[in-house]
Amino acid sequence: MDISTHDALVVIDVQNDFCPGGALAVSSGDAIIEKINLMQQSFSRIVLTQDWHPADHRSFASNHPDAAPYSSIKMPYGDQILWPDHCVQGTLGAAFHKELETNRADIILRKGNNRDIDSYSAFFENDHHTSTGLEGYLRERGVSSLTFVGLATDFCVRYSAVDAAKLGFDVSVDLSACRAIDLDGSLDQAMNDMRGHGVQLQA
Ligand code: VGL
Ligand code: ZN
Repeated sequence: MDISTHDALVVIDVQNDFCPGGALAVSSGDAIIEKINLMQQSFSRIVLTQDWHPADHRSFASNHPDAAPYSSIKMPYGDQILWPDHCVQGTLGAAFHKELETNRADIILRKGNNRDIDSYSAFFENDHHTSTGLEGYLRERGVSSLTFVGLATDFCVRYSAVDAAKLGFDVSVDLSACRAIDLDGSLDQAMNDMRGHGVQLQA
């Protein structure tokens, strides 16, 4: 297979807390790892992302009195789902799953470090304005086409893929190497949102 330097594989949040046994486990989240490791062999550029929150992060239900996990609140930047504590910086839950190949990555991007704002997308925080710097990194490296895989389809994969499409990258998501949380129809919404923004969905 041709390995083009214009293409990058972006592997979203394959971390222990999103895999079975983790704090915000995605059903069969670990079942995609073998495929992702194989796919890495077909890309010359690889980005890994890591959800990376301080313990007092405002997206954690535990940091809001009387709030239940998976409830929703209004934040200055919009609605925010409150999650169980997950991917706390430096913990085992925040580490990559041990079976994920990480040695071939060009860059490991951490997001969600700011306690006051969540960051589902690898490009912008949830205010849709504060940049993570990934766009500039990819453009300066001449990358124009992105394939997304990882966790979770309906949150971090969705927002990353949609932002990439809005930024003008040629974007596809390989659904066979993604798994979803699927909270109150979030997977259907994600599929429609991605399709509506011209993201190619591969089965
Ligand atoms: C994610 C919820 C909260 C994800 C991260 O990686 O999809 N979902 N933080
Ligand atoms: Zn998170």
